[in-house]
Amino acid sequence: MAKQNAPDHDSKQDQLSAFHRSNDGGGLTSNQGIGIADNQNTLKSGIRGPQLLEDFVLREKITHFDHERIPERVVHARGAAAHGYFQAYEPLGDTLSSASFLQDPSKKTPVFVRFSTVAGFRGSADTARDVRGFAVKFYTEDGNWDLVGNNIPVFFIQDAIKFPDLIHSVKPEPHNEIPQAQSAHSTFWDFMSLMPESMHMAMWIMSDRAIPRSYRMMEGFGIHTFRMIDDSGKSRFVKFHWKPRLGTHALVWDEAMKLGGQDPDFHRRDLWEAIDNGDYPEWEFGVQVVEEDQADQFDFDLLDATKIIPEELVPVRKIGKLVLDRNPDNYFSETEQVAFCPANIVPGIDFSEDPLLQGRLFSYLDTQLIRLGGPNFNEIPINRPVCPVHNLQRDGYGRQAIDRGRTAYEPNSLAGNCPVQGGAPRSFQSVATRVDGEKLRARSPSFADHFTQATLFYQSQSAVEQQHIVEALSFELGKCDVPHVRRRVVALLAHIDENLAAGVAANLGIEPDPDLSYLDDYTGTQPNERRGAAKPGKSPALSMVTGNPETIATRKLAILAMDGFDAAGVSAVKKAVSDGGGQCMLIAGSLGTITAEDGSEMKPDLSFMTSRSTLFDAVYVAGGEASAKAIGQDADAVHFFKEAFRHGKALAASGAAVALLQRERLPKVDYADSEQIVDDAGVVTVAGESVDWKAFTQQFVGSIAQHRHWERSGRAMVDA
Ligand code: HDD
Repeated sequence: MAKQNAPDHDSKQDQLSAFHRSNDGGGLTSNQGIGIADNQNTLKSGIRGPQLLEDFVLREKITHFDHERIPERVVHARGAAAHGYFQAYEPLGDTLSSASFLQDPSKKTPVFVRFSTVAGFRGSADTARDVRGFAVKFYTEDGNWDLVGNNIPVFFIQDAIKFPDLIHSVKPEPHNEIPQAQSAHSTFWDFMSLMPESMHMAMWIMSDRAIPRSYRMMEGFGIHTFRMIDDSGKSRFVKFHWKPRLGTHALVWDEAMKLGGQDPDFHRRDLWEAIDNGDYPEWEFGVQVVEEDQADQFDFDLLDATKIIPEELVPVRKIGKLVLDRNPDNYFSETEQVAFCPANIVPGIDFSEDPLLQGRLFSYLDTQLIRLGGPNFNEIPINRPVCPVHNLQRDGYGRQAIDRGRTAYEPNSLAGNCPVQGGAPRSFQSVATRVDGEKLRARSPSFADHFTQATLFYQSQSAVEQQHIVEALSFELGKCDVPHVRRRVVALLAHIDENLAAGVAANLGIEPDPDLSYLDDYTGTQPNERRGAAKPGKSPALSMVTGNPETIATRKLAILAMDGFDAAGVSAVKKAVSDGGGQCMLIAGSLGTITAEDGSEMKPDLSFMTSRSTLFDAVYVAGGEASAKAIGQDADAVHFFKEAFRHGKALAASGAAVALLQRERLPKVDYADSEQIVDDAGVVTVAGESVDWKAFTQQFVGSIAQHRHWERSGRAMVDA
């Protein structure tokens, strides 16, 4: 196959740099390049007189400002993005796909990745309960491929025609534009109660997947079944997966809600800082491959986007990795103006007939026309392919290219018939698939089983994950003020799992009733057929608490200390955590220097006024009599470690601080009263004079690597 000069990791950056502009050392000018002498005062008639229409400096500046905003994305408005590269592990042309970026393990294909929430407006909080978008633009030598996925492998609906209804139901209610960035309201649950096909997705968004700890710690999925075509032209079905190197981790709901106010940019900041620190986020790219002639072997339809292929049925084969190693230079120019489109596809990959995907192929280009103001958005630097573009599309708002020559049509005899069809180094060919049938509006009966995989998901969760789903549903339906909607959702839950329905019903103060006959009055999509002998069983890959690497890399530790702290303990903990790739922040009563028992000094990074435990993964309360006493007298400091305890985070204390933890009426935990290190449910303590700091910090680092210690939540409160 013909190859042109292959792009490398830097090719996109080189292209973008032609558009970089810096004001360093420059004098102020207008957009016309006219030097501006005074940027403080308008041109007036007399020192106190009216302004003059002649003032082109004022008019240009104000006019440009007036037009700074563009429409935000109708969904996924809130996002954060980064540059990076994709690298294949091995050539795949013979066995799977002829896509150019999958052939050479030494090649780094540039990518731009945007993460997002779905429902909230552009200024909404990052930690809302929501699906996260995971959109990847590959700038390949054969053009741009956009894999526009989510962090959840299924979707709410099976057919794109329902998308506007779904989004209208979840967005703020139209009469009062309340609530912002939340699904916990009546219109959303009304829609869900009438859309049984959403029940599998309902399990995922009510799970902790919908409140990720970090964009860097979530999986990504292409969701739909796609096709990959190998060098010989053979086509296979595939599902795409992104597996994060740091494991899949979540916040707890209480934390997510608080972070919405304490740091609405929590995920955006986390991504930015990690890349800034050189902790480049990484994912492995995986595929589940199904031979086309075996597509009928499953109890579900591969074209149904509300279904997964359980990894136990078809394992995920890792074929490459994605690394994000550069923050954007300008949020608007890059993150806001990037335009993804599932229809951007390259040779070696093709679509399936999934009716949700087919609708998406239309919607994205269409939405950019209004959002980015016309048909030339592909010329915005972030959207340009790194390979040459030649065609006869012309004119339109904001045209950048200066097309030369007199022919803008094809065929032509005046310009050598250029650009010649099929003349690009590689041209896309749709897979020749047989499609014939009657013209009809209908849903395939093979899409009708809405509960088996919802049950599979719920039953594959650990006890605490199930508990979180019950609590999330109770919260959401508790905010829905229509009794019949609550009852109907509980009726649907009863078809997923009886205990689930009973738990939610108890919290809502109602009796579960599995009767779904109310559906007859609506869309007529009576569900309920479990296909074949489908037994939900369990899929361990669906739980987030299993299979994560034991690492504290990039995790954040808060060290609470005041004057009189024990410097040996603080130094030991700091060293152990940074040796493990984590970060420590010293937090004290103010930002002034604090002095240790031994007279050494440290400068706090934050104070109790400027930080909360929610911003950290773990907390260490330093030893030292005076320090522990001062912490115990500061309500914010006490709240800090108690809240971390409640959120199941690793917690450590040494020396006098152990008694402080004990004093607070937390659920029962065993504490150290000597040099012997005690680790009970992730609370690591040590007292006494001659502490083995190495052993203590090792234990604590192990506790942080567990992410959360749910066993605490089941324990009774200590008596007063
Ligand atoms: Fe969509 C944006 C993901 C179904 C219509 N979608 C958008 C983004 C992501 C997804 C990640 C943000 C891209 C970015 O960062 O700019 N959408 C999905 C997934 C879906 C899905 C994984 C189901 C599997 N979407 C879907 C349907 C439709 C749309 C069925 C319409 C028929 N989506 C859009 C859109 C958006 C969009 C209106 C808004 C902004 C944009 O496209 O560029 O066209």
